[in-house]
Amino acid sequence: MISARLWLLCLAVIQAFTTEAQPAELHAEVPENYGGNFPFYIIKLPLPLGRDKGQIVLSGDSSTDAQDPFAVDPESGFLVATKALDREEKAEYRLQVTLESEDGQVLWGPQPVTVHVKDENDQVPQFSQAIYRARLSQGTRPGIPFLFLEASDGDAPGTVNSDLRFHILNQSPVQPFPDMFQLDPRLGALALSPRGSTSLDPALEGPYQLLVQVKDMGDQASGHQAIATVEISIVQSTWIPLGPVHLAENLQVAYPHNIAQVHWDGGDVHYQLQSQPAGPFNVDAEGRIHVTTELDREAQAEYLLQIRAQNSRGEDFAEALELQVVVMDENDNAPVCSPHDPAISIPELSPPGTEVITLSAEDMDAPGSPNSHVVYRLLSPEPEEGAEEKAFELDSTTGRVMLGTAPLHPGQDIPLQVLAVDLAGSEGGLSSTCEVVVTITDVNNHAPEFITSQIGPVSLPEDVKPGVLVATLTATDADLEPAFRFMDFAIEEGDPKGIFDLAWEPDSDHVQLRLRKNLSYEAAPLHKVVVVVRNVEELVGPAPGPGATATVTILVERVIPPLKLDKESYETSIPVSTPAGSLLLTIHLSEPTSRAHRFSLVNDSEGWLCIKEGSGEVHTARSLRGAKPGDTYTVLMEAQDTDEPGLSTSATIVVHFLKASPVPRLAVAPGPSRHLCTPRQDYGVVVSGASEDPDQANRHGPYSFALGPNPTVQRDWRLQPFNDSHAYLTLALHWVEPGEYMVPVVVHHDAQMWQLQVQVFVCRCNLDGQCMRKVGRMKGMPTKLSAVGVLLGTLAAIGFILILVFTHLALARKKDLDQPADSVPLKAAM
Ligand SMILES: *[C@@H]1O[C@H](CO)[C@@H](O)[C@H](O)[C@H]1NC(C)=O
Ligand SMILES: *[C@@H]1O[C@H](CO)[C@@H](O)[C@H](O)[C@H]1NC(C)=O
Ligand SMILES: CC(=O)N[C@H]1CO[C@H](CO)[C@@H](O)[C@@H]1O
Repeated sequence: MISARLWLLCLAVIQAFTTEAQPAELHAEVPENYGGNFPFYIIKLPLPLGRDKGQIVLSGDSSTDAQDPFAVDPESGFLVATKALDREEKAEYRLQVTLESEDGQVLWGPQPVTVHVKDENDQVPQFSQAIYRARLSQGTRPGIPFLFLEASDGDAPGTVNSDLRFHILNQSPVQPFPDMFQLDPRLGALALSPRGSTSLDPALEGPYQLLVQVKDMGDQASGHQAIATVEISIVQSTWIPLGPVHLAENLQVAYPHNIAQVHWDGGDVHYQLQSQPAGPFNVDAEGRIHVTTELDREAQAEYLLQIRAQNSRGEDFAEALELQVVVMDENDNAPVCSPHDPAISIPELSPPGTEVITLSAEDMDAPGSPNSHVVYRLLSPEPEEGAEEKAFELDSTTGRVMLGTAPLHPGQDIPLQVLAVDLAGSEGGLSSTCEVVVTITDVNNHAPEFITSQIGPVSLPEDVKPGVLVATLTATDADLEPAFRFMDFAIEEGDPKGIFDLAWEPDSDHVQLRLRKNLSYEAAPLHKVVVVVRNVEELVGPAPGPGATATVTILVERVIPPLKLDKESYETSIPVSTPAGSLLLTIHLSEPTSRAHRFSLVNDSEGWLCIKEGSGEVHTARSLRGAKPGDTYTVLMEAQDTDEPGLSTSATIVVHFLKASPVPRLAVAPGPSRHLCTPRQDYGVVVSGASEDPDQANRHGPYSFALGPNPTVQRDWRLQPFNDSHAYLTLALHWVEPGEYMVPVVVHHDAQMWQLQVQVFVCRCNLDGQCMRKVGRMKGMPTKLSAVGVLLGTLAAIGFILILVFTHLALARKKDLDQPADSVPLKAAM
């Protein structure tokens, strides 16, 4: 018992925290069932001074009839309790204190005051039942509560006064052990003890009786208590393992469909079901196991269900029961072709039996069952009726497709269709078609061949430039694949010196035979070039045949180079008085050649010129009568190959005419002696044109000289122009019989022509290259008149002369020869 004085002290402390101005709610406590004197001073109210002027009014909240147990002592200002309070009746009072004037005006307050009744352990715990009855199944695990005892206590919750503990006071029978059970002191959960669970005797007659106690004040020894009886009957376990359940897939029944049942014959039981893997199963409160929808074996062929019997706290009474659910197969899946290449390539020439592909089909139905027993049938290409040779052979059990004996053609695309049927192909089996396109690929089994094996003869001029196209050869290849048609060409034989070469585009089927070096007719007038063609890719199968080579025959045409003149055109200027036979110019070939050729004038319409066929000397053919000074005369000259008349070249000769140069008076001494000695010496006889000119008056222009047409004369003598008016006559032969000669000389002058007979004495040469003169024959003049005169004179003077001779013989023996006065050494004159 706490004294009232102590309470006052506590209240004073609370009060110290309140302010007079703001009447905060006051809390106070009153012990329950207070056994001391009344009134019980609860709390001093903070009434203002001069409270006697008004009237203190105490009121309760709406539910409380506050006046009964409480009052305000006007003397002390204390709130007092007038009688003992029962917490179980009312644990809290809410009061208001006001100071009112007589006319009802509130002078102070309202001051709220809450009075708590402090609990006293005055209540006895109560079991919810006097006798509890429970069924305890064998096999219940120890420590798993099968019964929950319930008890209540009216004292303040949360306090020790209502803190209950359960205990087993007595067990009857005490067989086989006195502590078969355990009771959780705080929860009242009754379970088998470990010992009890192992030794629960089913043969026990009658139930167990337990005397159980509930007591308050927690674990303290004191407190109120109550007693109850628990009757526990032991039952046989009905929690027995379940055999597997076989369920057809796609089962058409009403769902949920009961497939099994379990039963826990014990107290309050709750069933739980777990499916491994998760499946459409459940269990109801009675332990009936259901499948809720159709099953699909292909999705899940087996389930393992675990069913548990649990108490209200979700604890397993015993080990979970397992139920195996096996889903039975139905042929609800057609075979499905396994993924494979949609296109298969098989090279041509592959032997029969070559594997093309293995078309397998998967059937999702139960393995090993007929539902998944797949066989194969070839749908396409359909084996032709009566055809011996099949394109493909099919192994119906493995789906392996092999090449048949039918020939394959490259480039062919064969659609292959294979039917896969389950139920081993029997009636009602499901099927699907596997398709693949088999492409027969080309093999390089054809060698390229030339279209023609002989080409030509091709004629090529000798001088054709290297690089020229000789021939184009075309080849074919029967293979399809472009890569197998690529060709390589080579000259196999016939061209050891590499005169020819080949050119081709990499992907071309024709090749050009071209000239690489100069041709030479002399070296080889004929070429037979053998060209071979091969595939770039390696050839499969037989070696190339004769068609892989072609022979090109080339004939070399001889080319004779044209004659070439040393000038493109020739020009000369001559006076119009130039006599006939004058040399104007000489035409030469630019390169000396061994080939015979001749020169000619093409259009010498005036006939003024002539050309020496062999030497190319151009002379005036006659006097240029009609030519005017300042005129130009152009003549086309042609040089021709004697052997190949077609080969010729031409050039113009341009002659410019000048004024006639005055012909100077010829000062040739008349009647010169004309002695020439033989063998030939290098001097000649001067022939004057002018002195012999019958028409002396007209002396315009040069004279020209020519030997007479007599061949002997032409052979023996040579006439060379010396100057405009004179010419040299010399021996042409080395040796001319000594004697007197009359050499005919044709003289052209001024469009006139006449012939001279030039007398020449040919004598033997002495050691000095002079005429060996016989005495008496040296003084002769060419004319007959003078010869006669000389003869007569000689006879008269012969005696005188003889005297002179013999007189001077001793004096001057040396001089026995006369030098011919007018025989001029040719060397000196040139
Ligand atoms: C080939 O002939 C041409 C003229 O026809 C000549 O210029 C060239 O030098 C010759 N080449 C050879 C390699 O003889
Ligand atoms: C000769 O032919 C050449 C070239 O055709 C020409 O220039 C010339 O005038 C011709 N001469 C005569 C005299 O016809
Ligand atoms: C025109 C001219 O020069 N005439 C001469 C040719 O040669 C002979 C012989 O030497 C001379 O006598 C001419 O005068």
